[in-house]
Amino acid sequence: MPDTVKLASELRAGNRRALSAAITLVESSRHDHQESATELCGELVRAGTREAVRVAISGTPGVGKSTIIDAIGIRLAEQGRSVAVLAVDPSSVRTGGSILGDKTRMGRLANHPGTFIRPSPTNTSLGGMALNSREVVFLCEQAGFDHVLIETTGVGQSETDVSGFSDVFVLMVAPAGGDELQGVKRGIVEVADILVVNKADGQLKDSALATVSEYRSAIRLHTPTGSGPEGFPRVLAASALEDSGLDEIIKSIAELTGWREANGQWQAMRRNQNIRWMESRFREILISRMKASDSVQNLFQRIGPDARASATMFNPEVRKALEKLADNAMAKLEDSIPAGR
Ligand SMILES: Nc1nc2c(ncn2[C@@H]2O[C@H](COP(=O)(O)OP(=O)(O)OP(=O)(O)O)[C@@H](O)[C@H]2O)c(=O)[nH]1
Ligand SMILES: [Mg+2]
Repeated sequence: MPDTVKLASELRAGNRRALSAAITLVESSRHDHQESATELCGELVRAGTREAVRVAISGTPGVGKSTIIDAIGIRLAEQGRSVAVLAVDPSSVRTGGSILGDKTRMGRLANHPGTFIRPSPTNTSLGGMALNSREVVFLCEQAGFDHVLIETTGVGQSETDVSGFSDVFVLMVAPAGGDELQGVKRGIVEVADILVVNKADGQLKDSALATVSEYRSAIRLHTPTGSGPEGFPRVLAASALEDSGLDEIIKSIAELTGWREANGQWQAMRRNQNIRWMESRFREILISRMKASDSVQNLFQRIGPDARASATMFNPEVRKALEKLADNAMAKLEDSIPAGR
């Protein structure tokens, strides 16, 4: 068993190796590792927590997330900020090449002494990895980083959604012509704070600028006034290749977080993130208890054959029985909650 008190104090002192070891513990599915991880988080909370700005950088594969994180990260580091970079994939198992891609595409940042880069773990089950990402972000904050940049391939389901634990959501899109404003249609823009039309260089430059104006007018239509600072969600053109638009992204992140702090929204947002963390943990615990319960498993075995015998697997009688079971469980659960705080 690792010495979690020592690990916590090394981590808080900014020791990279301690941070890596702590992340490995948190991401492990081994029971004893999970116990140590819980102990470690407890130590860190007792020591007094620190907060970083959590920035999610999202977009389809190949849009240029890693490249822009490298460029933005270096700029932040040169401004005296400390940057941690994480990769989280909420939607699917990452392709084999991506880890190598991250390392080579974040070459400048990887060699910067003040920064920390953690690619997403390989062969980790979908749920486990995305669930524990919250803890990984927390560990980076406690190690003293003031910016945590989270690379992610998209907006997942609510359970695994990175927007549930990031403060600023940057959505990257490629230049597109005509009516290809995918993000607006799918409602992704609703969670985006900053929309970056990337690769605004060379032959793609004109089309990128046209895409920017299309998004700007689409967003004006979709955004209720008074829901945020003036000019947000912001649409920007950028090119990591030509080093353009990057300062505007950094400034927009600072402007937005500054506004939220000044308007009492930062606390509300963090509170909301904590509640989502609790929901997600509670769901996970309930499911593991359900799987471990012999009587529940026996019940499934009992009603299972009936469901197969009927014409459909989605037998409404079975569904009703399951709903009743869940209602009974909820009633007991609600009864067990003490009144007040
Ligand atoms: N023209 C141009 N190409 C770019 C720019 N940024 C990235 N690219 C290229 O786009 C490709 C993908 O870049 P990545 O940064 O790896 O993209 P990603 O979104 O991190 O990709 P995944 O991690 O696989 O989802 C690479 O070949 C980059 O060289 C840019 O600003 N302009
Ligand atoms: Mg990448």
